[in-house]
Amino acid sequence: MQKILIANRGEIALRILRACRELDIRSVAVHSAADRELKHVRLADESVCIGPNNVHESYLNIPAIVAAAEVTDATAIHPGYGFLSENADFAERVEQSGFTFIGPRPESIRTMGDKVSAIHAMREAGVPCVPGSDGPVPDDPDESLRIASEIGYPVMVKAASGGGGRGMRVVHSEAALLNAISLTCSEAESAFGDSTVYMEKYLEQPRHIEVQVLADSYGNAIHLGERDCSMQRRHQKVVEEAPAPGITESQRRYIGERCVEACRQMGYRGAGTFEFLYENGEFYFIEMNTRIQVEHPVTEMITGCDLIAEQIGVAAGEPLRWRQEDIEIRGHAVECRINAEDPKTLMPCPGTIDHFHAPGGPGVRVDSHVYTGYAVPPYFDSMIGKLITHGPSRDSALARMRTALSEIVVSGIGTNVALQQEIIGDAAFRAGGTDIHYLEKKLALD
Ligand code: MV4
Repeated sequence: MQKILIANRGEIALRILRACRELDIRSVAVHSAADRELKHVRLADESVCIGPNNVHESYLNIPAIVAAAEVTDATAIHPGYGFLSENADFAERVEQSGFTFIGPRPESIRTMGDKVSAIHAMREAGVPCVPGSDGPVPDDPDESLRIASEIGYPVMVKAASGGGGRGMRVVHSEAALLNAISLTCSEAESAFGDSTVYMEKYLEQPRHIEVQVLADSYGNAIHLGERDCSMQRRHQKVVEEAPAPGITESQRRYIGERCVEACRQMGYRGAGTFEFLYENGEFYFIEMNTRIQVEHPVTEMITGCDLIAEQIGVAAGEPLRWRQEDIEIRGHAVECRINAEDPKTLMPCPGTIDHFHAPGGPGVRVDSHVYTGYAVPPYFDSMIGKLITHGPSRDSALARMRTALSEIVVSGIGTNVALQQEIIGDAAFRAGGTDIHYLEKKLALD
């Protein structure tokens, strides 16, 4: 791998740049007009402005990104998360243009992008899934009613092309089913150009637990344990941790091995995340993410494995540097996402940071691109960084997080630091194992 073009912005672009430098790989930053002052743009070997402020003409602009790779003689493209990271057409275009796509094969991205084919592949591979329609809901009312009553109410109707919380609906009774299906179908058609929907048993109070995997081109696949991402609001994760509280070593091995076996059967390559709902001691697969995720650092902290370096290595055709027996879960890690948002309304709150001070000390990691004087643009996601702490126990990681949150200074804009302090001090969170609805219910109380 000689020169990597980083097709992203913000903290993940900086994270990828740091990996490039460590590996002695040259780097190209591409950025929108709004992002000239990004830290990684300043630090990259080269930079190219690929378009105006808006994401459609810049970070989602496939021809501009491929052209930037051509003019800079990049050899590979790292898509980060979001933007084009799970766009199979982009991955294909990158490879057809002669560059290495640092991610899974386009075919894997495509299979996982369609939730019906993803679930089908997982069932086939022996991954436990939510009881459901096991395929698209047919265009036949009687048949739909029959499937739903077999699953048992409540059921959830989901768009096959949806994911991450878009295009889904809970149905509590037979009387409401057919209308819910037709609404979800038409929403899916206009949002994704695909009206296919499927049904699952609706799990009422699950946790969101996900398994990190890595695979190379030689049939080697490993899992790096799980993360608990249940603390979320409006499908945006707020706090993540690893390992998931209460998951036993034998549960970890069981679910990890199912994911690894699925990777082998699919010929999966790269980093990936299997998302599960976890309820009453059981895992139920819902979706697979074929990218590096925001919360990857908690896994890095407890395993010592550099996930970005592994992504780069396997994309370059190298074998995985880790075998399953090398992966040992050491201690506990917690991540708090720091967002530029109004502390009361929780709405995005861009503006200039007139003072930034990062916390530090043992077991403290700050993944952020911001600095004193940096202007947070209004065009992108409101996350301005991540605070990650690691310690020998969950209590220790949480004590370090409490300390780090009390030290961090982000002034001039609104942030969610106070909300994070509230969560870290919350009795139910401290006990471990709160469900996906916990934060929204807590916020509704005040
Ligand atoms: C579900 C569910 C309950 N039962 N599926 C939301 C996002 C998408 N990834 C899947 N989602 C859900 N699927 C069944 N069968 C509840 C959710 C859900 C959720 C899942 C993970 C994290 C946060 C969530 C918030 C609301 C609903």
